[in-house]
Amino acid sequence: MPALRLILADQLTATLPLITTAAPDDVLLLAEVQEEATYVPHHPQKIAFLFAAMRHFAAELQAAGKAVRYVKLDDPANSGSFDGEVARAVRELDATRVVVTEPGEWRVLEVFKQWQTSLGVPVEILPDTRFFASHAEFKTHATGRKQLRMEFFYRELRRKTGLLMDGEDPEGGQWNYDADNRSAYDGAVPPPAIPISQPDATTKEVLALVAARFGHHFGRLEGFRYGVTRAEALEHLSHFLQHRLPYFGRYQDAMVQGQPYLFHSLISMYLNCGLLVAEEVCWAAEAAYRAGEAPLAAVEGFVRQVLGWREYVRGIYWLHMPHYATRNSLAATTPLPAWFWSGDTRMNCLHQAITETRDNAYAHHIQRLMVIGNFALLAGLDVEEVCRWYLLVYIDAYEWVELPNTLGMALFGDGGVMASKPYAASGAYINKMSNYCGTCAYDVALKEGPKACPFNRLYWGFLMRHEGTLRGNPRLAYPYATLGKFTPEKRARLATEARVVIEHLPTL
Ligand code: FAD
Ligand code: DLZ
Ligand code: SF4
Repeated sequence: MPALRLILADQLTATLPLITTAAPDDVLLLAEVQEEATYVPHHPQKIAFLFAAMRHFAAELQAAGKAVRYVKLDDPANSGSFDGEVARAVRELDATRVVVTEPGEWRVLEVFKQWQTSLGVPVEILPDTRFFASHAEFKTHATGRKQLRMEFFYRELRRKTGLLMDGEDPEGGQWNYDADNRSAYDGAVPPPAIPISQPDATTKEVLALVAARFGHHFGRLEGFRYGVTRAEALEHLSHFLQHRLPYFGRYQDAMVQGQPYLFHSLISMYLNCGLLVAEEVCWAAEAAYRAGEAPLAAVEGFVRQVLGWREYVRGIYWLHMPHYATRNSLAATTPLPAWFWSGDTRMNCLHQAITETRDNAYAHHIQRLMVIGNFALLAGLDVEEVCRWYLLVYIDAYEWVELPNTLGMALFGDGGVMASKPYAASGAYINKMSNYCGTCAYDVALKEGPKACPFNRLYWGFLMRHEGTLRGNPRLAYPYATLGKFTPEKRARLATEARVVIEHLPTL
């Protein structure tokens, strides 16, 4: 009697125990379901990417001799949900057991937990072995610490894995080479063209299906260029290692008009759906350093993102869910202006970041954090609405990684669990790190008045609104000391500036 083994769209990894321990008569189920495509209306490129990757992965499993049950979205018998498809498969296959890998999202785990009762067969939940740290390891790290910080967890993982280690010490004598990284773009190295994966017949069929069924969701489907197989994902990784990794650290925080990718790796979508695994990616970057193909600062900067930040946000998510999703420590409730869905704003930085998001289902970290996220923070945009926006617009978005980054890092909605201070910045930061301001309708040099950069107009108002909560934060000592020197008249004027901007968000 077969066991039914469910593979989710973000579990496309042949080395997962769910696949490697399957008995010959077990059936592997992959299902394209309406409910997952629409619980938030995902960007059409994300849906196309996942459906195409699922179809290719299923074909590879079949070619390797596995019994696969694949349910396409437009299969007339498709019930449209994980619940429905698993129940139907158990019935039709007479399965005596269901096996799943723990999912990436709390809401899906809740669904899985109910199956034991609703399906009438045992349900086994296997661990997701694609991460460096298990939930238990993160919990142990967190136990007894008043304040969690990515840097300490990262060092633990460096020691555990031996990545960029020289015996007991960090390679080169330092754990962190941030000081050598993070320059503005100086044009010294032209950003290499990003490889384009040509859609094959399977992907073209998916693109047509997605255009017909989800073409009305936010985002452009035309120009879809991402890889959808492991072989393609490996090609994209290799292109990054060869052409962009050497400059990754230096230009990690830079933003350039018309250059959405710069020297970023563009691998989050492959890592998060399982076509690449974090361990192989980190060791490949290390190998590039050992071979003298990339400098230590760049490689350490990259490894810190994957080994450090990615593992850390996952740890935070599972440690604090489900109440984490409801947090809103700065009581931010202003509705999202309509231009979040069109990019139609005269603020050039936001126009660039949002239209690139619409066109590519991608924006790099600093656009997400310091342009869109920073604006949402300063304007007090509704935390739940902003988190929903981030979850549906990016090709790499799953709640385990999106929520701590948005609610925690960008919006400070968790009151400091993720980040030691809010990433609030005026237009000066964006001007320093980008060339957006030169062609903006607003003037980044002005602090007040209708022509002034809205980030500047919002900045002091934000600090004043949250003075009670934030003034004691040692990392904000400098701006609060400056604020302390303002006359009452200046404070009143700046508070009005911010209020006026918030009242006129739709017209910015
Ligand atoms: P690179 O800049 O080349 O970085 C290399 C890799 O490091 C990434 O592929 C990613 O796997 C990892 N990484 C880097 N920073 C982070 C981080 N803060 N958290 C987790 N992993 C990280 N990343 C997602 O994968 N999914 C999301 O839904 C997501 N939402 C975000 C929302 C906000 C508000 C912010 C500020 C960041 C978010 N990130 C998210 C993190 C980061 O922006 C993306 O991982 C990165 O932009 C992906 O592009 P890349 O592959 O070119 O990354
Ligand atoms: C995001 C997504 C989408 C759009 N569609 C499917 C799907 O049809 N079938 C599937 O198995 N998974 C899908 N997913 C991914 C799930 O939502 C994902 O497994 C959860 O977000 C848990 O991380
Ligand atoms: Fe953005 Fe302000 Fe610069 Fe315009 S002036 S691009 S709004 S930071």
